[in-house]
Amino acid sequence: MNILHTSDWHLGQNFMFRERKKEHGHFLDWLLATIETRAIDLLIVSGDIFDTATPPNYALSMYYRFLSRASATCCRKIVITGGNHDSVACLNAPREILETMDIHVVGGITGDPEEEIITVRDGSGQTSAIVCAVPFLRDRDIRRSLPGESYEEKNKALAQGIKAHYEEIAAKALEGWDRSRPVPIIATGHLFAAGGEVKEGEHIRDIHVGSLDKFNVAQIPVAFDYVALGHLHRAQTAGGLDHVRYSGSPIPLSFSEAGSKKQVLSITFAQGNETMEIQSLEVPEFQRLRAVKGDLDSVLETLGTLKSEAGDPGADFPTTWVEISVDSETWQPDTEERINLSVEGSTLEIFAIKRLKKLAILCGEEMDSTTELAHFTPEEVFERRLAAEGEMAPDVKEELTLAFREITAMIDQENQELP
Ligand SMILES: [Mn+2]
Repeated sequence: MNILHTSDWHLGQNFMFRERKKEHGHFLDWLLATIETRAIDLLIVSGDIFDTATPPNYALSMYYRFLSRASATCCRKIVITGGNHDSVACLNAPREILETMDIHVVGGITGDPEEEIITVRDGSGQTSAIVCAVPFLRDRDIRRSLPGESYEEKNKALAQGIKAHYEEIAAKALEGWDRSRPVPIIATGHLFAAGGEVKEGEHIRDIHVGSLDKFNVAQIPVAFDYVALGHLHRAQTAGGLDHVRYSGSPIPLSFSEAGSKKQVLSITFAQGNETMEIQSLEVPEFQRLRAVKGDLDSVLETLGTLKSEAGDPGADFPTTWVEISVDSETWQPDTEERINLSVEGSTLEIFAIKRLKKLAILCGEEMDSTTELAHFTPEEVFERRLAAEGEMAPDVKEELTLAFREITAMIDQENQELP
């Protein structure tokens, strides 16, 4: 039983007014070839297929073209689940027609847990795996909101709702599971599990505030042999559990992911669920993204190196997209001009030149000059700001923190409700 796990494609992403169409096209071709060479039986895409609820037509046609080509390969079943960026209605619209091609879509939960249970069969019609296809769980899906509820109460109820949902689906899966012929049970999820590492491109606010701080992976039922997660764009295990994994996004979706290795995961089960082997398959880098940081001299030096490694003008991706952050103390009036001049005529494309402000300016606290605001969650910044106030009564501090959370939760709620 060979499984491929990927997530967070974000088809249709508009990246600083650039399309990622060509990169996504190359990735999907690579994925099709990988399905064939590794004799994949089951493909799982754990949410954020599209970047927005209303993807551009080219992204939709890219998606359908991929599915139609994939259904003609050795892959027996494709499972697609919705992420926080996806529209449930948009993913679900072609459900029935895709079902006839053994492509199972779960855009959102429906109240019927059966819809999240997918049986994968081998060539002789025998069950070879059970997938618990759990999509991104929206607050309103799993929790009845109560008037006057505090942030803490809301968060606790949400965590309990997620836990209860996974337990319900696991119990359903076990009903159809034959102890004498134990097949692997695989679950999916699109959430932020405790132990995960968050970076800029992952919409820190979506993850931390408003919905849920973190979901403790220890609460995921033990019935699952493997948990295919999406949401975080960096590949990692969740909470140190080897079988609970984020595949990460196949292309870097922001400069904070620039230059990091991208992958999909290959999971191989043998003798039912007896043995499992997980392998990371590196996705080739298509469009090069680089983030250059430091004082002005070192930035200019790095740009020189990048120029010498530049792509061949005839290649599919001849340019390198660069974001530059210059330490504010070395910033000169002609900094931008000098940078632009240094890359003139090269294949380096400068997307942004930022002046790095120290967090100390915001917090009145001495910090490392490499410390960047983007590396902190809003609440961490707030904590530092409070610390800068000096002595404070614990109850006052708590009240301020709760008020801060309520405000960010409100902002987050508004953001989530945008189309
Ligand atoms: Mn995502």
